[in-house]
Amino acid sequence: MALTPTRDDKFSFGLWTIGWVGQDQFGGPSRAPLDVVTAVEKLSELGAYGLTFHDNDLFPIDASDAERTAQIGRLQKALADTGLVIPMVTTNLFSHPVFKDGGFTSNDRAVRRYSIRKVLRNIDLAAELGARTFVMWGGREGSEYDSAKDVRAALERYREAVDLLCDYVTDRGYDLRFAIEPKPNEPRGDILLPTLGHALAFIETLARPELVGINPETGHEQMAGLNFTHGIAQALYQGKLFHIDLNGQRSIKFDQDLVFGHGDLQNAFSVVDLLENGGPNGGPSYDGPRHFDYKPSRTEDYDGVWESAKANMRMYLLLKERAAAFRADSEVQEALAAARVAELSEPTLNPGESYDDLMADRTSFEDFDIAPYFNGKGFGFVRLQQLALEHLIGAR
Ligand code: GLT
Ligand code: MN
Ligand code: MN
Repeated sequence: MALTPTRDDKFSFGLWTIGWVGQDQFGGPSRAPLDVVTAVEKLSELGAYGLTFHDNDLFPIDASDAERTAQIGRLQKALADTGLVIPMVTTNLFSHPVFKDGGFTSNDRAVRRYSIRKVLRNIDLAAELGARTFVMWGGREGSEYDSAKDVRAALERYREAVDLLCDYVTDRGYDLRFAIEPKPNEPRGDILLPTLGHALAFIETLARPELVGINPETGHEQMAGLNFTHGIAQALYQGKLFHIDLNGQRSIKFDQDLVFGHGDLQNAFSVVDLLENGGPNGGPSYDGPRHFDYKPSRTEDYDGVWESAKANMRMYLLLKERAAAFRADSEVQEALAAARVAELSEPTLNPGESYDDLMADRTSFEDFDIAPYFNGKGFGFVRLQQLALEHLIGAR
C-alpha cells in the first residue's frame, strides 16, 4: 500500500495548525507567521487535498473590506494554481476580547448579535469557496464559575443561534452542513457541549437536526478520559459524523494537539480501522476529509513544521496499512470468530418474535444453563488484542 499521500486520501489541514506560531500561556511565538499562499502551495506539494480556515486566520477581525477581499483573492488564486480545495470553513468566536464570555452564549446580548452576524458573513464566504462543512467549535462558550452562567439559558441561546444559521443556509440554497466540535475545557473552565454525547443530544433539540452533525476531535474526547473510537462509532451509528479532527493526546491533561498517532496509538489504530474498514462489507465507514487539527510543537522551525505535517499523513497511511493487514490475517479472522464479534450484529429476537414468544421460549431462561459461564466460556478478547497490537507494531 502506498505511503505517499495523494488527493484521493482526502487529507486536509487547518491554516491555524501549520500556521501556529508557537505562542502559549508561558511564552510568545517561536516562529514567524505563515502566509496563506505558502501554506496552500506547500500542502499541495505534500499531497494534501484541502485547506480549512477561520475567517481570522485569513484576515484580521478588524480588516477593511479591501483587505479582506484582497486576502480572499490571494487564497483563490493559490487554490486555482494548485487544485487544492476548501472542504471546511469555521469562524473565530474566541480570540478577541469581545468573546471573553463566549459568542452565541455570552451573557452580553450585543455580543451574541455580533457573533451571529460574524458567522453569517463567513457562511457566505464558505459557500463562495465551495466548502461543504461549517464547523462550530465553541471554545469560549462556557464558564469558570457555576453562578455566572445560566446553563439552560445558554443552551437555549445556542439553539436559537444554530436554528437561525440553519434557516439562513436553507433560504440561500447553500450546500453546507454544520458540525459542532465538542471539547470539555480550555480555554473555558467548563465548555458547553463538552463531549460528543452532549452535542448529539443537543442536536436533537434543533429545528433542522438533519443539517447539523459533529466534528469530533481525537484529543478532546481523550481529555475527558473517553474512548475516541467508541465516540466515533456512535456518531457513525447516528449518521452524524460530518467531519473529523485527527490529532494526538496523551492522557487527561491540557489539549496537546500532537501529531495524529503521537498520542494514544492504540486508539489511533482502532479509529483508522473503524473509518477504513468499519463500513458495509468491510469498506470505509466515512468518506469525508481526514482533517488534521494539530499544533506543530513550539520546538520546531519551519522544516519541522512541514515534517510534522507529513508525519500526520504518513501515520494515517501506516495505520491504514496495519489495519488492512490485521483484517486480512486468517488467524485474526479466526480469533474474531472465537470472540463472537460478528454475533453481536444478529438481532436478539427472532424475526417477528414478541415478548410473549420470548417468555414462552424455555431455552432462553428456564432451561438456559448459566453455570458454564463460571470457569469456562471465555471470549478470548485478550488474544485478539495481542494480535491487533502485533499488527500495529509491525510484528506480523
Ligand atoms: C482551535 C481549537 C480546535 C478547533 C478549531 C476550530 S480552533 O484551534 O483548538 O480544536 O477545531 O475552531
Ligand atoms: Mn485540540
Ligand atoms: Mn479541533
